[in-house]
Amino acid sequence: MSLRSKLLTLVLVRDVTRSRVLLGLKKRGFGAGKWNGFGGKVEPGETVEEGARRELLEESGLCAQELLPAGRIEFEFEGDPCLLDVHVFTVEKFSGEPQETEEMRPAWYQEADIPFDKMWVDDIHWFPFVVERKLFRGRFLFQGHDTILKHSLQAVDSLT
Ligand code: 6OG
Repeated sequence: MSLRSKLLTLVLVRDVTRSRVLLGLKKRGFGAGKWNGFGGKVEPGETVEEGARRELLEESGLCAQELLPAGRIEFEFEGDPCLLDVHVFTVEKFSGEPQETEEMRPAWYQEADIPFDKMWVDDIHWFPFVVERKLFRGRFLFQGHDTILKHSLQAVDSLT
């Protein structure tokens, strides 16, 4: 089966001095009911960074001062020919206050108290790389939305 791939972004906003991460409860669409970072599809004509910045602003009201590349994860869903190619960024400097939007309800979580049981099941695997600021690449094969059949994950020197 040949796979098409779809470019997506995912941004984790970190408050490093207080060891907190901003997550959003997704209110609709893909992953509704789960806490996640902010992000979505990269639109035609925009770079991945531009897409990440736009989605963060649209979904949380925050304006990123600097996007730091954090990782890249490919998600394959059994029986689905579309691979999700998710570029993960962190933001430590931003302006604005988190706001609830039509898509997301934001809340700060302590890094030691992330609600993994209410998140995508892959997150618990790669989140430590984000906290330790280690670039990573991963690939997950899902069955449905709650079961990981296979995965690989490693620290890398570069994402390209
Ligand atoms: P929209 O379709 O709403 O963007 N995303 C995932 N995030 C995590 N943590 N795990 C997954 O495991 C994910 N699959 C997709 C990418 C969807 C948003 O959800 C992320 C986007 O930020 C399967 O435009």
